[in-house]
Amino acid sequence: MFCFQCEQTAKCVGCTNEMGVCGKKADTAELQDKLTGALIGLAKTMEGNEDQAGDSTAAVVVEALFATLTNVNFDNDALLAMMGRVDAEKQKLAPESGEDNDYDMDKLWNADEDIRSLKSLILFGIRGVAAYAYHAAVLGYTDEAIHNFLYKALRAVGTDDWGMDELLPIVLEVGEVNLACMALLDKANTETFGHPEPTEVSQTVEKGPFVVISGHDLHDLKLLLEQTEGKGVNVYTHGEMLPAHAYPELKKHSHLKGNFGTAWQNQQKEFADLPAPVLFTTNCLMTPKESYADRVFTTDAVGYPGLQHIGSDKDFSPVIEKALELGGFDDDTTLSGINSGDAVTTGFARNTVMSVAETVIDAVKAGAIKHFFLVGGCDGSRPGRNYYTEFVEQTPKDTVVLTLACGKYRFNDLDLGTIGGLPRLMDVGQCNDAYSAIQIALALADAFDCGVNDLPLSMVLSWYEQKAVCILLTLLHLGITGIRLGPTLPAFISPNVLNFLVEKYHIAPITTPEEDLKAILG
Ligand code: FSO
Ligand code: SF4
Repeated sequence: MFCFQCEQTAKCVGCTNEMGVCGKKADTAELQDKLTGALIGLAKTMEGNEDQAGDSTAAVVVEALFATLTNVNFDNDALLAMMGRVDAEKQKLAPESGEDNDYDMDKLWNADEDIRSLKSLILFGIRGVAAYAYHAAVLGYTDEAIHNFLYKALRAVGTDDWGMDELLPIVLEVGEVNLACMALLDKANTETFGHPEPTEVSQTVEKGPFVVISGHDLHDLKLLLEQTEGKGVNVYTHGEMLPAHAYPELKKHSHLKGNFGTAWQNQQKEFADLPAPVLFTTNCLMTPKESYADRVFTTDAVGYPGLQHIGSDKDFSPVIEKALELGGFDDDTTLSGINSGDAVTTGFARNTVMSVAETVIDAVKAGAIKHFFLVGGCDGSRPGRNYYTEFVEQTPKDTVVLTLACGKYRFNDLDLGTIGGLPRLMDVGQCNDAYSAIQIALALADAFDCGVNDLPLSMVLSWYEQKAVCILLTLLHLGITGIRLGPTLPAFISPNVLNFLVEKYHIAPITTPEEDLKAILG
C-alpha cells in the first residue's frame, strides 16, 4: 500500500506496510485506490457530456470521495459496493466503456515528485470538498457547478502529461470551489437549523440512558433527536458535533443535554468504559477496541467491518435500544483529565460576531483589541500539538482568539476573560465554519477599508486530514498570506511546491509559541 494523505503518515513520509498508522489495512488502501481510479474513469467517460450526468452520478462521486478521507471507511464490502455503483454510472453514460479507462493510481504515486505533489493537493482537496458537499446534499442543497468541478479535478489527477502550468491553477480552483461549497453548507445549516447563538454546553453526563453522536452531520443529529424524543434517552455530542448545540432548531430539543469527551484521537480511551452507544456520522473513526466495538454504530459514508451500519433509511432504533440496554451512568458524571471544564461555550459564528461588529470595531479603534488570532484546525495525536494550547494561553489580554474545528479541545475550557463584554476566546464552529471565520475577516476588512492581509489578524492553523487541505487552499485562493501551519508540513508537499507556497503566500511552519507570538506582534 501507499498512502500519505494525512498528518500522521508513517515517518512523515508515507504508510507503506501492511497497515497505515490510522489502522487502514493494505487491502482496504488498495481498494480505496481502485475506487479513486474508477472515479477518474467515470469522470473521463463523461468529459464534455457532464449534462448527462444525473443526480445519482453526483451522489456516488461525492460519497466515494468522502469515503476515502482519512478515518472514514475501513469496510471493504462497503467500498466494493461503491465500486459497483460507479461502474453502473459508467455503463449508463457509455454502455460500451467497461473498466478500460479506470486510472491506475500507482502512476500517481510514482510520478515526478512535483506532479505528484500538485495532484495530491487536488485529490486530497476534493476529498474534503466532497465531505462538505455530502452534508449539504442531505439537507437538500446541491450545486451542479461543484459536481462538475469534482469531475474536472478527477480528470486532472488522471491526466499523465500535465505539468505545473496546467495543475497549479486547478489546485487553487479547489480552494475557490471549496469556498462555494462551504458557503452552500453554511446556507444549508443556517436555513435549516437557524443561525448559531452563543451557547454554554455542559460537559456533565446526567444519569440514565444516553447516546453519543460524533462527526459533522447535523442532519443525522436532528433525526436522532426526533427518534429519541420521549424515550428517556438523552443525547450528547462528541468531537466536531459540539457546535450543533448552538443551532436554535437543534438546541430546542431538551434532551440534547451536553457534550461528552474531546477530540477524535482520544476516543479509544474515552469510549472504553462508556455505558452508552456512539454513533459516527463522519470522520474521524478509529479502530474500535474490542471492549466497546459492540457499542459503536456508523452511518453515511462511514464504515468499519463488523460494526453495525445504519443505512439510508436512518432508522436509529438499534442505537436507541442499545442505549436503553446499557442504561448510562448511575450518577451524573463529568469526564476528567483531558478537558476538565464543567462547561464550554460555542456558537460564535458569523451572525453573532457581526451583530456586535460595531463593538468590535470600536474596541479596535480605541486600542482595546490589538490583534485577532484564528487558532483552528484539526487535532491529532502526534506530540507537538501542545504548541496550540500554549500559544492560546500566551496570547496577550488585549487580543481575541477565534477558533474552530476539533483542535479547539486543547484549549476551549480555558477562561481567557473578556474584552468589552465579549469573550476573548470564541468558538466559531466546525471546520467547515471556516466559511464563517472568512466572512468575519472580510467584514472587518470592509469596516477598516483594507484587505484581509492588512488586518491585525493572524492565522495559526493545525492540520490532520483532507478537509484541512481544502480549507488551506481556500485561504490561498483568497490571497491570504502569512499562515502558520503545523504541527508538521504535509508529506505530499514537495520542496519545489513548498518553495512556491512560501514565496507567494509566505506560509510558515509553526516554531514555538513564544517566537511566533513575538514575530506576529512585533
Ligand atoms: Fe477534526 Fe477529524 Fe473537522 Fe477534520 S474531526 S480532524 S479538519 O476530521 O474534520 O475538525
Ligand atoms: Fe497512513 Fe494517514 Fe493514509 Fe491512514 S490515512 S494510511 S495514517 S497516511
